[in-house]
Amino acid sequence: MKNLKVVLVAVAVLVLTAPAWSSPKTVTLNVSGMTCEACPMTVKKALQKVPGVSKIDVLYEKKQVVVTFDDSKTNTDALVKATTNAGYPSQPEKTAK
Ligand SMILES: [Cu+2]
Repeated sequence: MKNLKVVLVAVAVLVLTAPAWSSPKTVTLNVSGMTCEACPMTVKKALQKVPGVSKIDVLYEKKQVVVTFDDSKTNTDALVKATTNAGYPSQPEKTAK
């Protein structure tokens, strides 16, 4: 039973300290300039070069890119800049909180 208590304390510590860690964040970027099927490739390549980006899902039909990134290494502004520099200006989707 003593072990269980140790585990519970460990879990509690993890939960309490979690916000201080780098946690993966997801942002949806609206990329209105994706007008043909080759565009998402360019956008994807540009985002892949951004350090901290771990996952990129292109929703071509919606003209959106969903990017998962490490928020201790990069941020939404850097992602917007990356697509903009590649010729595809983007805007982060306003998320309801
Ligand atoms: Cu295109």
